[in-house]
Amino acid sequence: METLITKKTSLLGETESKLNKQVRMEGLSAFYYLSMASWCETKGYLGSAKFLYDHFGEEQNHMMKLIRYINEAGGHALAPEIANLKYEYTSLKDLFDHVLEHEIAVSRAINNLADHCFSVKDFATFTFMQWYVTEQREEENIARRILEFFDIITEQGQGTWEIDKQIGKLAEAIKKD
Ligand code: OFO
Repeated sequence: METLITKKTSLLGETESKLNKQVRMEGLSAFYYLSMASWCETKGYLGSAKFLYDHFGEEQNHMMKLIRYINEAGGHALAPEIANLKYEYTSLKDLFDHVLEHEIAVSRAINNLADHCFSVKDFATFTFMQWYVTEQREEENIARRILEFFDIITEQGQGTWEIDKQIGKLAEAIKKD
């Protein structure tokens, strides 16, 4: 059956499939953070839960932005399946170590995607990807700042409670930006 939009597009099949891979990664990020937020809430780390619930929303926006781009470029964005989520952490620090590790992995994936777009001369998608490059730099920085709280305040005594409070304040500050 003919569709309303033309099948002809400059978007290469290989690029479309790499963009869809990134859709999956953003979807995974969203639910990864949702799972972490829920863990924090059940442990009483309400500042961290707030930060991570907000992040859940942000990652969904990142996924949606890609979905709309793929479809507008004449491709077919595929809603991702989310499997193998992690539900348990040994400590708040362990959880935020995973956040930084995950953000670094996402940055690498984004850089590889941007590199691919450049090499096949898809400058429209390359330009579109610049937003993600900048966003990842910010997100990695935030994750590192949070880990600094653990170094500076330390988890001794009321330390973890204070760290959680600072993470909640950081979540508020990011929202106002
Ligand atoms: Fe999608 O911004 Fe980080 O992961």
